[in-house]
Amino acid sequence: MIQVFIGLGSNLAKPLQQLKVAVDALGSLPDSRLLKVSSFYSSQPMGPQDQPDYVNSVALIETQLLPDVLLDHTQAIENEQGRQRKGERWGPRTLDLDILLYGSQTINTERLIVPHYGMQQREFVLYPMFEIAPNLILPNDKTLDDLISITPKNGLHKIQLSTDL
Ligand code: PH2
Ligand code: MG
Ligand code: MG
Repeated sequence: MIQVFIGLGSNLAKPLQQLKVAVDALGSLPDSRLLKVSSFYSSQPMGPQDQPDYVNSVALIETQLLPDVLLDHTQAIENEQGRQRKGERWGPRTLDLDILLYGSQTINTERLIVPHYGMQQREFVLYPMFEIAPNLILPNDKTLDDLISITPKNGLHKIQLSTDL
């Protein structure tokens, strides 16, 4: 089993519900088990500013799926939840699932770059990840603790969830 961190993000079509449905879908992946899910966070859009705020979270699964197969599954979940793929870079989306870390492996293929290229600078990845894995050390030997200490929250805050979501 390999431990894999997956970043979740949405800023269209009821983002909270999008994330909740996506977490359930991650819990149903074959040959995998959902271990942890962070709180859901509200975050300001990175990229074009004329788009709604995002809801972000990070999940930890353990899986026997190879990276490419896992990516097939996460893309299928994005598609199921209405993801349109022709939009502008960093534009709004119903659901984004990013493979952030796949064990301690470095992956560099046409389809997949792991660790995710932006994760070390993004508050909406680092803080949720820290919540579920405070002692994590990245493949480049940096600690989450160190990265967070130089990354402002930029308005990131936990969403208080009602029970009837
Ligand atoms: N994802 C993007 C572009 N901008 N901004 C926030 N706050 N959160 C995201 O997940 C995000 C974004 C494209 O993947
Ligand atoms: Mg993304
Ligand atoms: Mg993505």
